[in-house]
Amino acid sequence: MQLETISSISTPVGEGAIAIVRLSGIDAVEIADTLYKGAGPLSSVDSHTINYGHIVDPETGESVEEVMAAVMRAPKTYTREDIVEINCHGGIHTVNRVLQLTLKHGARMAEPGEFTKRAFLNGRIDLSQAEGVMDFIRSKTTEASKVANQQMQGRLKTYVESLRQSILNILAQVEVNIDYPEYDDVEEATTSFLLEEAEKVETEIEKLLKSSSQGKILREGLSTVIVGKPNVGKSSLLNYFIQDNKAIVTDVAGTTRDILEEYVNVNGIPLKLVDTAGIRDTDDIVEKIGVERSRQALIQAELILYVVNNNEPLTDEDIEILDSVSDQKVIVIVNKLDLETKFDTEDLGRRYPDMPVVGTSIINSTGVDDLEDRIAELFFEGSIQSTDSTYVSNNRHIGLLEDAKRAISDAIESAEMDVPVDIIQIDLVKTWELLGEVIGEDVSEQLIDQLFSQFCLGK
Ligand SMILES: Nc1nc2c(ncn2[C@@H]2O[C@H](COP(=O)(O)OP(=O)(O)OP(=O)(O)O)[C@@H](O)[C@H]2O)c(=O)[nH]1
Ligand SMILES: [Mg+2]
Repeated sequence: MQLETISSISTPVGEGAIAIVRLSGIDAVEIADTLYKGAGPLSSVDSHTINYGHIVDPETGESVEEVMAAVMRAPKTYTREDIVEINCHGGIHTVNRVLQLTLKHGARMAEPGEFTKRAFLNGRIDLSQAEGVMDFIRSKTTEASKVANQQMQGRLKTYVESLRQSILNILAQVEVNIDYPEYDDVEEATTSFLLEEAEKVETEIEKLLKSSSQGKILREGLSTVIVGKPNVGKSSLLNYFIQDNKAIVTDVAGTTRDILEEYVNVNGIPLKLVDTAGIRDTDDIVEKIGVERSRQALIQAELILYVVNNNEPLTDEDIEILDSVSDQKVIVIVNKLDLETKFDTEDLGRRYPDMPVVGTSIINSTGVDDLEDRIAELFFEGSIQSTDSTYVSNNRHIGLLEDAKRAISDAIESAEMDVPVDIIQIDLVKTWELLGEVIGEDVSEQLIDQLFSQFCLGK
């Protein structure tokens, strides 16, 4: 189905060699033709061709821009509607003018994500694929983009569909039971079949959910905070990771006053790395606020890199902070190994037997590889298998899968207690529906609107 024509700039705002104005909808070609002057009208060119010409303001006759116009007719297009992509060569100002002209001559400004929403509404992609598109645009490492790409290709969809098929098989058996209640052995056979199959589905959902924490890290980055007392080398560590002198490093304790955030790639894991002000009691008003922010960042962190100085003993202040985070994931970094050792690593090990400890000398670039391996071990048991697992990374999917797991567990529990099958059926249907929502079946219009509005404009 072709809807009213929408238009937007589909390339990022800013300077670039080209920028594209994209039109999609029933009048896409016609609207483009009112503005386009080339060898002939776009309405007469073959589909999926790119055509040289000019965009001319029909009211003034002024030539606005030299363009290449790509014409793609439905249904083999991104939205399954007619699409015209006008490749402009000028700066943002001219591109904006071309966009304005399309709006003036019949197109409507596209909402964020509306092109992808149409692809979904016209059945080209399912919801998990559409969400994959969004993740793909935002992904921060190669691994993250691989996961998103798989989702875009429909990997999660295939997986979820096979689970739904299993549930349908169970439901079919339950129907037989309901239709022929007079045979006792049917009831028994149904219950044992139901239990066996439902447990398989439950295991699979659990597996998906287990992947979710890793998927989420790949998608959003692992929020990692570097903390410790002043002057231990926290900012030096951040700079080392980003290979840049972004954070100020001096030998003055209390150099960092504010939070500094950077994305880095550690063995394929995206880290959202936060450098913080060294924690200590201070009367300096600015530093005090900084220290307060460090403490806040600690609470929210998924990973804490606690840095100490090898040249100083462990202090009560260190112990107080480490105690407060002992139920979080912490790696202790004993830095400045190049200096004389005054830090008692064994004492630390006795106090916190489960905390991994890594020695570094950031100034000499040693030990950081070891630290990177530890991070990978802690969250991915060493390596990321983005190519052969189905990762669930999206909060909406995770929520639905958790509900689906509860529903199927209820069904199993009821079956074990010999509850009549027509009652168990309700939970099975619920599981089936919840899984359907992951791939966008039976989802309400409101949810769809909300989802696609998270896309960037022009996608
Ligand atoms: N000897 C030695 N010095 C280091 C090492 N790493 C960092 N430093 C030095 O230690 C000093 C403090 O480093 P920073 O990175 O600013 O320390 P910080 O923990 O961010 O300090 P605050 O921001 O004040 O909390 C600087 O002079 C660094 O050059 C190391 O491995 N060995
Ligand atoms: Mg610092």
